[in-house]
Amino acid sequence: MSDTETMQVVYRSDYRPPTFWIDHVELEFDLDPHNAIVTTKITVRRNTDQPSRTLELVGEQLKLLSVSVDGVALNDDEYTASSDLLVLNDLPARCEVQTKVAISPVTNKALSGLYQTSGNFCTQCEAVGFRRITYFLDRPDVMARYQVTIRGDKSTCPVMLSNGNRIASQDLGDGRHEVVWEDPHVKPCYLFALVAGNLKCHRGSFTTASGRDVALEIWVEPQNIDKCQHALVSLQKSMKWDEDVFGLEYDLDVYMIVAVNDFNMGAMENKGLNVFNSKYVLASPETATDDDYLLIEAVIAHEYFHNWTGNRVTCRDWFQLTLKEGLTVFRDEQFTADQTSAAVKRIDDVAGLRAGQFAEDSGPMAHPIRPESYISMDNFYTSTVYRKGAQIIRMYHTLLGQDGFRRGMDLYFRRHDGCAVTCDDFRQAMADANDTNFDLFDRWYSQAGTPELFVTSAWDESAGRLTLSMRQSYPDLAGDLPGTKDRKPVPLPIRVGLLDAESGAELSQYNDVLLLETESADFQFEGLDRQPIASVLRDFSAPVRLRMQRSDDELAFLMAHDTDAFNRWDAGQTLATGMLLKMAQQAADGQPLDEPKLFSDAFAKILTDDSVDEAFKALAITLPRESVLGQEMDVIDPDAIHTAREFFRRSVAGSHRDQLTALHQSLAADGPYSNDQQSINRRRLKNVVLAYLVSLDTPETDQIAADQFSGADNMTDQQAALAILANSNAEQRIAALDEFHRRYHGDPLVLDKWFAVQASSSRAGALSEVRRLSGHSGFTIDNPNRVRSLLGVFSVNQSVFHQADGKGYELLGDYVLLIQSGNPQLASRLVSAFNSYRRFDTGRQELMLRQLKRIASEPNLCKDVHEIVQRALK
Ligand code: 0A1
Ligand code: ZN
Repeated sequence: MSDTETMQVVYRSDYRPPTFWIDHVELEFDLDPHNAIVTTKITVRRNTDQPSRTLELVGEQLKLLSVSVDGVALNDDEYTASSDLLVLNDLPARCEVQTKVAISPVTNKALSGLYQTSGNFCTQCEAVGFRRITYFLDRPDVMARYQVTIRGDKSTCPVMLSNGNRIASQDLGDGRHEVVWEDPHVKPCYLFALVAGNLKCHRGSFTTASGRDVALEIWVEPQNIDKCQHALVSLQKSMKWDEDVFGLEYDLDVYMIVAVNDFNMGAMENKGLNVFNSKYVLASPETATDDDYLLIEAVIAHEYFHNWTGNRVTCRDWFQLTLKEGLTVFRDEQFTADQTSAAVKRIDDVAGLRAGQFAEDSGPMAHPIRPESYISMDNFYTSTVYRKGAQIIRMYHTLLGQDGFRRGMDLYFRRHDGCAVTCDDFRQAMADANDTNFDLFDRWYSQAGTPELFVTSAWDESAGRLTLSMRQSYPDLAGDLPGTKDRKPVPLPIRVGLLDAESGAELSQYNDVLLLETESADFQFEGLDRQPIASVLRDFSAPVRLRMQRSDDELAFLMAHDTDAFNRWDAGQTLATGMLLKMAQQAADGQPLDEPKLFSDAFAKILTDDSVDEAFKALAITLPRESVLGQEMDVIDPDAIHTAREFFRRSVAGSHRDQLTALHQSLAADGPYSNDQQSINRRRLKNVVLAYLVSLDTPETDQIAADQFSGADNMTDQQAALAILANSNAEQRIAALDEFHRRYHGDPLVLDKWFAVQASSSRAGALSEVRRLSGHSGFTIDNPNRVRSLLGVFSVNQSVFHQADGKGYELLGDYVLLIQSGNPQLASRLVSAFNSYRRFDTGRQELMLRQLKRIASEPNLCKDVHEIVQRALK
């Protein structure tokens, strides 16, 4: 930590409007890798509600060169300045403040502010990176118009971009040139962007519903120019979807996306100039998998949707982050559901929510979707704020329907366009537009933890009545965590259906969304001929853990018949989970393991069911992740879980070996690569089936994977085969890894895959492989994607990371310490892997604590890591 950087805690309750507003910003950049000069002119206006003559502009690691007010240079005694703060006293009610600072992009390894990536200049300002560029009121409620002048070398920076429209350019005659950009929309500084360097453009266009032509530009390094078409089409689809579904049009003449290799997150929605991690732009069938294609489309959509939910209406303060993120994730989820299959999309999302957000919500980083305090805001770009936030938005949608939700959105924009607002403002717009009251929803914004929903059913034969008794509560969380005191019941929309217990037919008149707003309530279904089977929490209509006593037979019945695809899948997962946990106990006790007969039978039925597509089949036969199984144990036993899950998979594969072999063969007989939805679904199923086959550990099944690896004409099949081989004892394993490396080591995104498949392997010796790979010439801590593909993937590989001797913890601890001084954000994501330590046995707890304490005692620890570690140790 720098001398002046303090570990100050920021509280939501401390919000005060600024003492000055900034109406206009004029920025001038004289680009230089070591010594970029930034001249800033801001027109400020005193906020009469907060009468003060003092303007405090924040900075971070800035070198101040000069400061003037209304054109008059200030003497040293007329202001106080440090690298992090510039204080101007006795300012008039309106004036122009000019500052000049020097910064060093090339040494900026934090990837926040102005930095260099692959020799190009690039900025990242959310949440608080703008202060690393110039002294400013770096807070989202200060919205201004911007004009930006960029001067740079013509040879190294032929392209110079910023937000809005290019209004002028000129040759400066000395090998340098200048471009001027103007953004007509007001924006907070976190949406500012500048990109300059040697980039090529893939162009397209879009005509809006009202007939305006928008130029679409995707800027990439020259060697990637052939990998942009999918991103372009994704953008066009997103623009059309937002018009069709929400009536929202784009509002500038140009929409630019720039792909960069070094980026801490997925992408950034800067006004008119998105900056993307190249992973979410570049695609060709030879280098990107079907999942990559899908993610690119989703991230492009997400950033595009921010133009309204985030940019036109932004957050008053950073505690409101879910206002834009929860809403925009919900919008991108709906978009993907409309492009692909709603059921499969919902299942994928919920599986991700359970694996990531549920775990976060039960550990030391548990926080409400609208946090109460932070030390580093960057630590709160969490799955709670994003993914759980999206589930809260989904509940309004479930209760109001699409039309009611749209009315709420329309009112939200009517009221708040061009403003910085709060989550309460959103909730109020939803309620007012629909003449309803959402006051109780406030609890979802202020309480942390995942509610549990207990459901019991009672059948009254003589009355023909089924009663579902529901009760909600929060599990206790260790420690004194924010948002966990005096928690009250939250409103839960619970979608329920009934199935005839004999035919499995849907009793459609009983389909309903029940609303549980109190701690408990009974819901009755009358007029039934015989006892039905209830399907509860369909489509995962509320983000809770469903606790419902159901027999294995009932679960198998739902897995076979439920008309709600989500619950059909979930019944299978619940069935498998119960059996796996029992097996894990047997493994821990050194007993022989039961054969998973019931699941195995259901498995075979799903595979031959013509009523569902291949993507659904793939999901239905995929076993719950080890980490998700761990969440269901009092004390997580990673070895027992791993043994049980491997045994389960092998046993199911063994029972259906011929069927699986034939299925793989028929799926593999598809013609050359095509990216239509059916082909994508078939590849998905093929590769899950392949993993089952290779689990049998026979030369014949290994050969199927090796053949797929060498014969693949696309990255999906090739990477899947490689990952499966990397996780096996196949004799072809090393040759396949070597071949893949030989072929792709020059392509960073594909090389990431090579690291990732090895980091996700759980074969014996996997941990020393990861340690060895961290010394590989292709590994570098300067590229976040590379770090995530090796160390990030390894840290969620439960049985390997939690190896009982603590060597996995040591490896992660080493790298957290190595990375934290250069890139705090990246290090704090990594260190979060220790957050679950209380959930393990005392031996592992002890070893994880050792690493946490070792990191905590680092004398120059960055505040991002400090905050995570201190919360864990509390
Ligand atoms: N707003 C972006 C995510 C983002 C957040 C922070 C960043 O740097 C610290 C970068 C990107 C989004 O939701 O896509
Ligand atoms: Zn976002």
